[in-house]
Amino acid sequence: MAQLTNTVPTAELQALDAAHHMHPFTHGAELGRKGARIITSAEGCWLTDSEGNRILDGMAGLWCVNIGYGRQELVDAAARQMAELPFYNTFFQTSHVPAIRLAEKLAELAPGDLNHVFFAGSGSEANDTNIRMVRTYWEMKGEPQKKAIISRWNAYHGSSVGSGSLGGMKGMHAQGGLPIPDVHHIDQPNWWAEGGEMSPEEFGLARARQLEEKILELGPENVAAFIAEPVQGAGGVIVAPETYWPEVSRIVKHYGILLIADEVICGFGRTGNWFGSQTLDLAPDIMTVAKGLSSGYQPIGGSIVSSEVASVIGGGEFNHGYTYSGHPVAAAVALENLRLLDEEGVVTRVREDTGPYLKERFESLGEHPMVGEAKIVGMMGSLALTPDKSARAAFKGEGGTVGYLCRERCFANNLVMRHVGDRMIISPPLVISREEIDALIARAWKSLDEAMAEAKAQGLFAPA
Ligand code: PXG
Repeated sequence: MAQLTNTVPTAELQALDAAHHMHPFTHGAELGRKGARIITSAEGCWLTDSEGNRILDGMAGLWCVNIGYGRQELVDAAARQMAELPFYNTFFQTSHVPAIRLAEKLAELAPGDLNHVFFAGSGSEANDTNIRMVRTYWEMKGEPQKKAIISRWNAYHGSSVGSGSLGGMKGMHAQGGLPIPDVHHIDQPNWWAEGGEMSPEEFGLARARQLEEKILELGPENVAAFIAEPVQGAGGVIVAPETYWPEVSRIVKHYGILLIADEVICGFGRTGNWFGSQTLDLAPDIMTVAKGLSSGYQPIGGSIVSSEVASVIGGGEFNHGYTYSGHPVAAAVALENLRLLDEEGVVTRVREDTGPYLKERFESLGEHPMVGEAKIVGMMGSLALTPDKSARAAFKGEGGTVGYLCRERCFANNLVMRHVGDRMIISPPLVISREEIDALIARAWKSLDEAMAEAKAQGLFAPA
């Protein structure tokens, strides 16, 4: 295969990038001063940048390259589909083979009677679909007042007006007039940061019961749905205490409220099963999917919907859809990706072999003097950084400063590991090997050491 080799000097690319390219979730002027790191190619779990550095990708791109980089099968699937039918829509009583086959496959993989798929181009779009779908469902059932959707602070459900409203990121709500009406937020089950004197078990129950309190405050007759990530991803890989989900499940069932599990990160093997709902024993009415569906090789997302919801929605016309709903090239690539994940036993390996190995190694980072807790489910994990473990203390200075220092050290050590505030997070490609896991842990430990030294030098290594 012909290699696409970058011949432009890094500084020139960085100047052009700063001049013309507006980046998501980035301080533009700051990036302009520093210059973006430019990734030019990738293979397996390894990125190559424009300076020729090889970087271990502990984030699978953006939580999405589950199958790893460089899979020729996906290239071929895209090329075949582009040659045969590069585009056709799925509106107005037409369909095409890739969308049909992908919907069939998703119905087979999804738990329970989640047998119907509404396609979108991304997770944000799919969650926008969900807002309209659950409200339309209740309208069609003769309960048009059931409009309220309950979500959680520090949840991430996307960046469009609708999905950003569902999310509980206050910094996002502060820009552009969010949230839209009738979206309500309850607190997250983040015991480390918010559990106070409660045991994790007591705290999990207390946070779940906020859902019941909110339903009663709004009136159960007005509540359409509760949306949540099985494990919060962008919020910092927050794993709820064990008491949380059983209580939430009881509450949504008791009040007859639809449960939307946002599986955009948790789906497609990330937690050791096809879906996080299986790992956490949830019975959602709708699952949001994207990212790992195509391992990020093509933009595609969707809502996987129960037979009950689909039959009500299908009883009328749902005035909703995207030009690229079920895009044939994206669908063909997703289908091939699911075939590889399935036939190569990637999900089973995460559950039974490399996942447990990563868990053991990742939890050993909990012994580092700056790490308070190391939490991991399947292949999504986080470290809470702290200057005092027993007090679960935050650092002196502005929250996130030490996390940022640590992320910078990871970058310098050729490891991509994100920080969310003062939590460090990983979400590697699911094909990561034991040797690569060892490399990830060694680089993370070294980066933690260096960040701790720097935090001490800057006088930040003390409780707030
Ligand atoms: N739901 C969840 C749970 C997500 O994590 C979305 C929806 C939206 O998907 P799209 O495809 O519209 O981006 C996401 C996306 C981060 C980060 O910084 C996380 C996401 C996206 C960008 C950055 O961790 N998650």
